[in-house]
Amino acid sequence: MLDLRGFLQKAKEDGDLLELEEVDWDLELGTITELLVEKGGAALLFDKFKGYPEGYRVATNLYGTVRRFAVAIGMPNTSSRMDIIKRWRALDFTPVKPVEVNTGPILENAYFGDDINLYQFPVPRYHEHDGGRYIGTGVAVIMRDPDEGEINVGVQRVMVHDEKTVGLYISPGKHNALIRQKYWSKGESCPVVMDFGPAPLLFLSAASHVPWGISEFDWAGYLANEPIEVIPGKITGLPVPANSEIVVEGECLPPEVELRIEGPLGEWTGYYAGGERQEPVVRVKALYHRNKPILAGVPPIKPPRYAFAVQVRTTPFLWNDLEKAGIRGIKGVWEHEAGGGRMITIISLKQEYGGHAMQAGLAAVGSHGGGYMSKLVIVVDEDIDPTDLNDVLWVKANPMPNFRGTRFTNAHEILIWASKSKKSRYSFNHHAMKSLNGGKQMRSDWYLPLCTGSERIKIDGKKAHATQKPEALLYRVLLASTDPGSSRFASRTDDQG
Ligand SMILES: Cc1cc2nc3c(=O)[nH]c(=O)nc-3n(C[C@H](O)[C@H](O)[C@H](O)COP(=O)(O)O)c2cc1C
Ligand SMILES: [Mn+2]
Repeated sequence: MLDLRGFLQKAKEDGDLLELEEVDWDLELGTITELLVEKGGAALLFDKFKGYPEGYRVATNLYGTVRRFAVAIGMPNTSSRMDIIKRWRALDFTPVKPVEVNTGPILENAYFGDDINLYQFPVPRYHEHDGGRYIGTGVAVIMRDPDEGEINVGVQRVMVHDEKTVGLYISPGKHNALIRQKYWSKGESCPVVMDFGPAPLLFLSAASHVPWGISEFDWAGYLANEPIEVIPGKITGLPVPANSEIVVEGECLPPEVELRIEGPLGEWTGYYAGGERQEPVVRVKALYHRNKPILAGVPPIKPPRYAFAVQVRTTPFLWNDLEKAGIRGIKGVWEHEAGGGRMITIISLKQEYGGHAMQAGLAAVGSHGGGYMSKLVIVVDEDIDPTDLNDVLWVKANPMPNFRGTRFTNAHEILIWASKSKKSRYSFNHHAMKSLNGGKQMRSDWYLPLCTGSERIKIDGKKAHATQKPEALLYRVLLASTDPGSSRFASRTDDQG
């Protein structure tokens, strides 16, 4: 399977990698990353950080364009967004289990106990108001379900507290949150492996809504057509990917034992939504890294320019769920980038009967991936390309005359209204909102969908942009002038996933 440095090498051969030196890990790297993400620009590889020896590297803007996403998953670099979505639906999925090996590049450097120091890596602070240095953004967090034995992999942010301790923030309902709770309920710590420079396919699978019961390792193996090589971890026995860049083993302590202030981190909605709060910590027991290690950075960036083709990790699974629910006639689905690939759903449908469009819209809100923080579902006729917002809005601007109710209409907007949401205890992350809002319940006046975006904005209006330091602006000028007409960036902008 293509590892991170192999992927960067391919990007380089494709003229799609920018290598920078002597950048500050504190905000400057984050700012440059954001500028390049916004341009749909090249992948970035940083080296020679001030105060760090050469060869301790960070890579960002990895999977932010359709072109690089395709390369990362082994598809031709000319693949379209819909080509990728269809492949990621994995309709003929069969698990390809990882294989155990005795050794691999990840063991080139190994540290245990007192010898562990996470500050040996130039861990970035990405955005102006971030509460810490985040070693885990392009991360794969690996846990084993104690009941079923299944390995789950998710992307969950990891903040450095000290040399041997990190904070791990997992949102409610995520598979790793459910697994971690199983250990805690027995009064045990949860064993965990955190991979800070995973193979692209492992990271992208971990970021995706792979259904419960399917290991993201098996999913990635299926997509790669070959198993991932893993080494059983000395401390946890969990699989340590043999070709990853930086991996730690550790234990996530029960909240009764220890909590520490985590966050805030500029988040994927473009806001500091979560604030800072008491969160569980992981004690790091073992640290492994390759020679000249590369830390993967996928910092959240304001939609639609999130540094990742966010749509791909949700759309294919929603499409599958809709068909499983018996909805026929679906021509395309798109979780629009402006909603961070989650909050705005567009379905293109060949309507076959009265109520069909409404049924599709409601099924979307009722499905696992489609309902998580859902805000708006738009169902359009099958001649409309759901990935093209102009096409979709064009329908709205030109409604068909004489349509009535929900029957064979040209376009539906499915908005779900509630009468009792003020008292609802089930607002997404309501505990977080409570802590942010002086202990008050989150206000949810009129939306039923488990929405928080607009409420969050009211609570804390800080945007997640990195500071545009003068040095970073200099880089922007430099980049534009070294690339005549910025044609490379311009064409990539159209491409942005
Ligand atoms: C870059 C990135 C950062 C993310 N950060 C977090 C996070 O900090 N906490 C979290 O619970 N989910 C986070 N997610 C979302 C989860 O990784 C995603 O929902 C994944 O499907 C969870 O795995 P699961 O399906 O096994 O629950 C992030 C996703 C991406 C792509
Ligand atoms: Mn999972």
